[in-house]
Amino acid sequence: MDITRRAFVKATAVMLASAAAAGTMSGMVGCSGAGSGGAASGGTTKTVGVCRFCGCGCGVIVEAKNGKVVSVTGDPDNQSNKGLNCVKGYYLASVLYGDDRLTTPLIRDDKSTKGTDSGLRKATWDEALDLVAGKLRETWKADKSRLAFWGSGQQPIVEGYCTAKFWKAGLLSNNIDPNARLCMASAVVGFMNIFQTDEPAGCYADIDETDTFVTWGANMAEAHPMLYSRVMARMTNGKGVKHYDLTTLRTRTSANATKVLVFKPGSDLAIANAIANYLVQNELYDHAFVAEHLQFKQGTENIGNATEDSYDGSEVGSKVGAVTGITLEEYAARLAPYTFEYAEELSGVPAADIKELADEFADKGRKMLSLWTMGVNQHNRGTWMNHCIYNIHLLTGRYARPGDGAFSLTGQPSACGTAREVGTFSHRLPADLVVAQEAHRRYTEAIWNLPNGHLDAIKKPGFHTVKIFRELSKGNIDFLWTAHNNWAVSLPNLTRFLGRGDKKGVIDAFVCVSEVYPTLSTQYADVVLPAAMWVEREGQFGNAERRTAVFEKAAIDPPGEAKWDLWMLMEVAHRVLDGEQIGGEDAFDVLFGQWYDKRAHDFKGDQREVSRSVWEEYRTFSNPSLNPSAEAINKEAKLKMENKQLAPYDLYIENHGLTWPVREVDGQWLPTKWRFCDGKQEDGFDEYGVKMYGTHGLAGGVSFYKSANARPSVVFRPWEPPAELPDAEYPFVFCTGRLLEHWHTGSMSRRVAELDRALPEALLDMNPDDCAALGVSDGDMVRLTSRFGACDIKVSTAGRTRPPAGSVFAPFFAEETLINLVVQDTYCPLSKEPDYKKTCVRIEKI
Ligand SMILES: Nc1nc2c(c(=O)[nH]1)N[C@H]1C(S)=C(S)[C@@H](COP(=O)(O)OP(=O)(O)OC[C@H]3O[C@@H](n4cnc5c(=O)[nH]c(N)nc54)[C@H](O)[C@@H]3O)O[C@H]1N2
Ligand SMILES: Nc1nc2c(c(=O)[nH]1)N[C@H]1C(S)=C(S)[C@@H](COP(=O)(O)OP(=O)(O)OC[C@H]3O[C@@H](n4cnc5c(=O)[nH]c(N)nc54)[C@H](O)[C@@H]3O)O[C@H]1N2
Ligand code: SF4
Ligand SMILES: [Mo]
Repeated sequence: MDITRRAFVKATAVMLASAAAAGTMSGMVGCSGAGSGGAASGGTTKTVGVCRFCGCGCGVIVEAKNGKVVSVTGDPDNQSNKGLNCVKGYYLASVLYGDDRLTTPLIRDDKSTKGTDSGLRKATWDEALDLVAGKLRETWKADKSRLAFWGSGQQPIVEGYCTAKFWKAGLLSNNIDPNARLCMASAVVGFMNIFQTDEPAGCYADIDETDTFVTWGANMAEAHPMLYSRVMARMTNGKGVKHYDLTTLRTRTSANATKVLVFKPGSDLAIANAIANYLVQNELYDHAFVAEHLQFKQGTENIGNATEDSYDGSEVGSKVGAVTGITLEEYAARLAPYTFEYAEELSGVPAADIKELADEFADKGRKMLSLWTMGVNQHNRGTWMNHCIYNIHLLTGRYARPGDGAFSLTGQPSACGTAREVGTFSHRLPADLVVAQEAHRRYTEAIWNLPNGHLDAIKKPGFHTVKIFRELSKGNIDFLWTAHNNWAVSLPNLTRFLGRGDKKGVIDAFVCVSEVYPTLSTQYADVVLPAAMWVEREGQFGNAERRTAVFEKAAIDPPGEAKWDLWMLMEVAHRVLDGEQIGGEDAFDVLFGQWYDKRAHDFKGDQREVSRSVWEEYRTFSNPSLNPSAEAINKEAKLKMENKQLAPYDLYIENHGLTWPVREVDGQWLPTKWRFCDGKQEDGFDEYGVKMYGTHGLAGGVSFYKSANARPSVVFRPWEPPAELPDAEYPFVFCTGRLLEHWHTGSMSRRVAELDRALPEALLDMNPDDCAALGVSDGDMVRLTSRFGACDIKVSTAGRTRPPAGSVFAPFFAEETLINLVVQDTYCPLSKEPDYKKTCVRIEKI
């Protein structure tokens, strides 16, 4: 049948409308009643959920009674966690019920009250939405470069998808970026550079099969507790299983490690290169794998530091992405200086310990699993360090095989699913597509039913996160909307825009914050929009192992007038786009008319129906056969979009989550556990890839069919020093991060009495020798001062981490301590992710 894409979109809308007519769509946003998956028994309903905290993505079962969530337990049917949870998971219900949930829209009339507790008054939704939309439209008409949206890896998939669609196709603006820029950006650029696809090849089952764990800057015991308990189980049950913990300070993750390699901040590049050097010089790499699968490269070096804005446009800043091909021999020659002794000199780790780890990688009888998180990503050479880890794994043929792989851990519940997969970054479009590539824009236009060339207005990437906030501090942003984040606590170098001491902050922009609780960010807002939280609405997350899962709306309502974030977006979008046209039709209706009736101010169905329908459109990106025009572009431009297939929406609920690619084989939708690895799809292997593209000579091997010439790259990346080194004025390296009980800025977890009591304040962990030298002891208040700003904090030598002399650590959950006033906003030149791990500070007793 010859079906045009306009007809196709209309057909989808008709399907939805007829479902409504048949009476399957009843409630509107915020309607009461069970989530449709709920099974009632004795007045309680059970719904399937996913934890709203970390990237482990634990499945949970939510029980509600009398309009309240009464219990949350681990979901045994979710294959990511098989019933396990951590303490934050146990208290998920309480997270909804803090005393001060936001229940009405708030407006600030007097800008001079910004940054204080007062000044916000109650408003109606109409007044608040008119004000937000009016300011956005005014800015949009005057100068598109002066508006921005700052999103999140905690935004559910459907919400993120629609936000990206509004911003990119509706406003034709690329000034949209998520907090994932602060988190996964280096991992993403690493993936794209090496494999030309943004995805980990392995899955959590690797943990149950490996022989040696290597953590390269990941504190899994505090930050990925469920996965860490799987690591512990494997260590206990497996024979001779080892764990090497590479870290800049001892953490709870170090406690049970076989060996802890404490290295000087930023010297991880030297250690990784020394291991690669040893493998290459001693012919201990996998010769067949290298010959069949790999290519070698080197790139721009001596790239300096992205401390100020002028960096990106500078001579070196504009060349940081350049790479050229080299031979294996040339690669070996570049590595040659990295002897174990040289690595010891730079890192402080004994040469013998590095050799011991290198020998593990050389041992063909062992499976090796590397895991890393922010130690590697929040790094002035974060992208390079991602490359260095892949180098070791690729050289030894340890990638994409069960138990043998390099697994980049994701922090947030949907940093993968939303920020990365639907593309809420300033340079991206959904499903790994980027704005800069013409074929990618054409493909997106086909699916979004836009005229050819519509997206050419957004060829150039917009402002990345650090840039958005630096511009804000210079008065160059007039409108900012933020959701699912707490930027006034989480951004680095807060002093730049909040000001403190003799530094004046500047937040002249009109700021709209969608939130569930009052935060420091709402104190800087002109309008606060109260949101329905977690299972008060339906949503979807994509976790670290490519598992997409739906959390159903429980049988509860949001408090007061709090609304679904997607409803707010629709209401602002139609007000802003009122009178605008796309291809001769009403702009809002072209983008969202299939789901939302702007005249009725409501969705054309209940949350399940709307989510399913948005999902179906999004799913077209990776299943181009669903849309003839997209399929034609996919074929012609050889985009290989069908290699990331997603299943129909309801299967995610039935299966309690599925890992993509999810492929239809004989009418059954089968998930994939090991990407690029030959084996039966029924057993979780990527059979499709091998069927389509071959194994490139190796029987039972792997097929890197998404990589350029089907060959991932080994890229030589030298060690280069951190942005700042300790000196007489700032003698300590300040590392920041998180601890088990609290989530990020503490806005949710600190409202749970049990979690708050367990960890009531942010302490500065110090080495006892440093304390003695400075004459400070536990409980003393000190002032931390960096080149960027200062904060006051209490000292502890008995905290969760044990820094070596010269290093200190603090978590960032406490807004009264606000350590990010001190932290640098220097970022990795390739990924633009800031280095939160090594700001130089001085410490003075106060
Ligand atoms: N309890 C809890 N869990 C969480 C979160 C939370 O807020 N609370 N947040 C989630 C999110 S979004 C994230 S991103 C993750 C973060 O998870 P992690 O990255 O595991 O935790 P952090 O505390 O940020 O980082 C601490 C690690 O940084 C390493 N590090 C410091 N400097 C360097 C260096 O120069 N090189 C290397 N290689 N390593 C270094 C340290 O060795 C230490 O292991 O946690 C997730 N899980
Ligand atoms: N010093 C230091 N700073 C860091 C880091 C570090 O390691 N060190 N790590 C960085 C990293 S990796 C990350 S990921 C960021 C995280 O930083 P942020 O994302 O800015 O911090 P969160 O506290 O997670 O903010 C999420 C907010 O969303 C709100 N919320 C909850 N549910 C909903 C909802 O349904 N709708 C809406 N609209 N809002 C909701 C919560 O109340 C909460 O205030 O922090 C970064 N900052
Ligand atoms: S915080 Fe992470 S580990 Fe804990 S229950 Fe939630 S998803 Fe699981
Ligand atoms: Mo993160």
